[in-house]
Amino acid sequence: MERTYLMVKPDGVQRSLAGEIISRFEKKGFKIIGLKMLQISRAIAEKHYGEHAGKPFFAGLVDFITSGPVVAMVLEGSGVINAAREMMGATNPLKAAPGTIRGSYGIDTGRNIIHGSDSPESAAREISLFFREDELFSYNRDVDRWIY
Ligand code: FUP
Repeated sequence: MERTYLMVKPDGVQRSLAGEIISRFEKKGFKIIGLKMLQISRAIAEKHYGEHAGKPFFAGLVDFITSGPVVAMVLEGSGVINAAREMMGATNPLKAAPGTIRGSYGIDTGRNIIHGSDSPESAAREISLFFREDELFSYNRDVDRWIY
């Protein structure tokens, strides 16, 4: 089963959107296999956003993502990487479709509420950056036969 890394960013936590966001993915049918709150260090933030190093928004991005606690999760499900990205909406919340998470709750690209892996490679990298193997759970849900 496919896995993705999602994270409610500091703005989402401050605005009490964590529960709403988790709930959307749960109701969709995706399975939470890892979930925790943490404050990201600068070193981990620079690794996580390594592809953006050197860009003009990089320093502000690292400042922002380390500015307060985040809620990190790993979700499992068929097609979850792309489906979660669709549910998040475009990077710029003003361009994100209404009804998506960013489209519903955000305005500013630098305060866009949620992160989600954009490919199987980044999902694997990000899951191992933020979760130890023993923080990820394998369990059966009876409801899966009503989802799949
Ligand atoms: P996304 O995959 O939608 O999170 O978007 P990117 O990986 O392109 O960007 C990562 C984060 O950098 C965004 F969530 C917000 C920030 N960013 C800016 O602040 N300005 C930009 O021009 C692009 C991205």
